[in-house]
Amino acid sequence: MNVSIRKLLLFTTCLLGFSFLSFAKETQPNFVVIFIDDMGYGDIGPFGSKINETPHLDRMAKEGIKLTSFYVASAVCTPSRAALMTGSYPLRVGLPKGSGHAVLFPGDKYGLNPKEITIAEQLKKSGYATGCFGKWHLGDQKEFLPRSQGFDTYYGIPYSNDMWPGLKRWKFPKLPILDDGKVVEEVNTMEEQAALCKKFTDRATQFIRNNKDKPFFVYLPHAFVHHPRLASPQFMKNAKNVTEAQIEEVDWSVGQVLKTLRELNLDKKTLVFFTSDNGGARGCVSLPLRGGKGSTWEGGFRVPTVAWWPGTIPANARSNELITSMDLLPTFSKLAGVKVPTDRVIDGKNILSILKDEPGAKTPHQSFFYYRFEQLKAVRSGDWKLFKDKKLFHLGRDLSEKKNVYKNHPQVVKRLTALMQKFEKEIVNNSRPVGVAKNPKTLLPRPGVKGEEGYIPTLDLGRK
Ligand SMILES: [Ca+2]
Repeated sequence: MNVSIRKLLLFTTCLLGFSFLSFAKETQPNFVVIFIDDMGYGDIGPFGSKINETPHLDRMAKEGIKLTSFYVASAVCTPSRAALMTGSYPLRVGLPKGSGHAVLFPGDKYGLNPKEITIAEQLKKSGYATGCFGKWHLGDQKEFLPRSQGFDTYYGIPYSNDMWPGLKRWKFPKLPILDDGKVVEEVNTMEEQAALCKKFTDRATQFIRNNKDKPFFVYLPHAFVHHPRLASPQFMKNAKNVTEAQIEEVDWSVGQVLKTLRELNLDKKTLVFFTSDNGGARGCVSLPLRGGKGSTWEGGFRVPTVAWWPGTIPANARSNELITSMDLLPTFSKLAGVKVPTDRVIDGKNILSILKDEPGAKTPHQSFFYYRFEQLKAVRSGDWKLFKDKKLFHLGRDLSEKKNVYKNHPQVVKRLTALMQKFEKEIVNNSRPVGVAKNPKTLLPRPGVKGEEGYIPTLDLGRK
């Protein structure tokens, strides 16, 4: 081949490559997931709150779709986040709880196995820029942190904001803020706690601006409204109590994200999800559902969710179809043109037809399983929910789970019991190991403790 033909071929290949890339860029939407901590089903305007003013979420719901049967896969932080990131039940990825507690602790030897494929890793395959801004809680050792799990950049706290010396029950180290793997700040006061919502929001909107010309994924898991609570002064000033102030500040954060997208003309190119990692903690409202954070009643697992993508998701839509946080990975993958891994079981399904409110769009899930750590407690199939301890509710007629009709529907009990038995067997055979760190240490020392001793993992020290 002579030089000029070779050059021509090279040139053509480059052109083809370039046009493919620009085509991909044109069709790949951006993704933003705003994940609130411990917010209840009834805490925001679109889900009936009369206490909290949430104008930005009200508008988001008017312009998008309200998802009234959206479930997380656990009623506490760590397992819920493991499921969101991997599209799989927490037990399937070895994280139904921390190594010695309901959730991961500072210096925990457990973490999300680096061999798991996260949403961020999926999207990276297709050239997305990925950023995580907020509370991670899937392991604080280097190999477990966001930068080892598909995120280009990470700014935030590695676990819950109550895991600091302020909580006297445990010998917690100081609470760090990480910036791309390095501890850059400490959260030492309630005023510094109150600043977290704004800090994470500012980082997220800056990331959107920096990446406006390529597809991006922003994961914004707020530390709000997890205890201990304090909001920024302007929100404290106008609210009756601190919970209301925090929820209204979270609403402000949503407003900032959507405003940034509109200003950059990215609103029609961006799918935004707003939801919570589990049901409402003390002070929050999960009504009309029964129970809240930590419970296997609906109030623990069903969370207030709004999806927004002007021009693709119709305005003022609403769906009561059963969908889950595990569905985000397959749905985003499909939209980004990335294949869902086939070498492992992924529990989530593509829910695009529901998000688009297509006529007759139905849940892709025959059943949804409620776990408390490694224990299966209940199943939902259609409108029926069966607990293992002989309670049956029809969620269509009895959303608040008040009337146990176990004795009246033996056929339903039989069918749902079989679903539970089958799933328990299947998940044991198809689960994957948790990540285990060799010599875990806390990221900051316990206050007043010098040398190596200051970095001993919290669980090794026990309670006070
Ligand atoms: Ca939580």
